[in-house]
Amino acid sequence: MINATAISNRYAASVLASLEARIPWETEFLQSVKEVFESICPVLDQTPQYEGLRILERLVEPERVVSFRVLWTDDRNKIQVNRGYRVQFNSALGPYKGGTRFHASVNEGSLKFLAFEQTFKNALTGLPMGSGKGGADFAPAAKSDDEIMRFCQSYMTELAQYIGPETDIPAGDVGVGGREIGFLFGQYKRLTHRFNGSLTGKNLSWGGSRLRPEATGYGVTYFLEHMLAARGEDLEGKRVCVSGFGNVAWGVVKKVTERGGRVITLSGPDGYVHDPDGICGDKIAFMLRMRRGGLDAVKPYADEFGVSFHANQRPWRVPCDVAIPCAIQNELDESDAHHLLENGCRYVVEGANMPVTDRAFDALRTAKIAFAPGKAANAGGVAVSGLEMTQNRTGLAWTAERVDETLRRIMREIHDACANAADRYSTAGDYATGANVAGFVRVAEAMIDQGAV
Ligand code: 2IT
Repeated sequence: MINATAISNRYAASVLASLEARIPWETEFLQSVKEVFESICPVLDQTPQYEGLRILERLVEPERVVSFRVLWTDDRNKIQVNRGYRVQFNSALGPYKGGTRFHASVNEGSLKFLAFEQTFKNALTGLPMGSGKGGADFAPAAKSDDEIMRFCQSYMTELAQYIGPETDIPAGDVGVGGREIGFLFGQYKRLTHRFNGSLTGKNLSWGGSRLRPEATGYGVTYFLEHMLAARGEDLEGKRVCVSGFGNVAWGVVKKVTERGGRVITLSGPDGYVHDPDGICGDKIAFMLRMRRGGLDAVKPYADEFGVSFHANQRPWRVPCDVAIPCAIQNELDESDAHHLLENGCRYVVEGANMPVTDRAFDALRTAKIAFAPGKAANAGGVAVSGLEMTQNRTGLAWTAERVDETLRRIMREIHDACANAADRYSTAGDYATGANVAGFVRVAEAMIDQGAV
């Protein structure tokens, strides 16, 4: 249950309370709203005109939610029915932009939470992107390529009318990678007769950007390096626990290893693997093979490299200097946070969106260790999607060097914007508050500029 009394500003507390009364079942959405509202109380105290303009009521209401039936036929010729959605949350800063998630947990509330987070994340990138998120309650594990293709085609048949390069630009997320974006794009093109930048995360040869697959994990690592530098440290020799083994985890492993750190865990729905020597070289390539195998399990890594596998457990009891949860929302709970703290972990960086529960977050904050929220640390993915949009608009393909240089600059600017906003509100070093404040002010001011729409 959300505790509105933790919110010191009366206006924010009342908007949250009415939201909680109206949609009590959207728990993840309420969690993310509460977390943002707590941070922005000092801004609201200083800017009372936001209340008259009803900025918070407008900010928590998606501009549009599309939901539709997705019908497809499986390999045994049986008709299957799933639910598909696109939440077009906020277009103050640009066309709706955000990923597509295919996962059993998808519903309107979880997509509202993800799209709400995306609003602040996209604002932090400094690029002209509004926010959105979509997906379906479809679990791709153990599906054949043909089934995935038929599902993507059916999903896009409904979605195509709502998206476009100046309207809404979906990308991938959990369960949606290069293969799915290919199928989605093919169907979009077939229906609209347009070859354009309506999706990002495309493959290189047909309009994708260099480094888009790596971007989220690389950006997470660049953000971490700035946090370390702010404390006079670097990655050299640091032990890093990572959860997940998908796209974000892969990019983190690659970049952390390159920068001298040692990633010692990965995890999946089946448990975690502990590789004390560090995941490097061929082992990183094996991560991709494991994902393509479609099993949704990390045990094959332990079998292949002779390291320990811990069934049905999370990796947070393994002693480390840095923890980077890269799997899914609310995967790291209060007891995990205490284990990390007891073992001397000093940095927690969210690679996934809101992987740390609210209670775990409170425990980490009380201990005053360095914490980076996903909406800042994992913004490199959507930032390079923004660069893909720029390349599509101009018809040019940038070099990897140019994309990487721009990504580094954006991550440095996000780090500094969060640090400066935290300083301004006397919460020095609190990146969570800084990210919410900096993102919120940019969106709120743009909404005011554009009038009551
Ligand atoms: O959560 C995210 O930022 C993403 N899934 C990437 C979104 C995008 O549009 O690249």
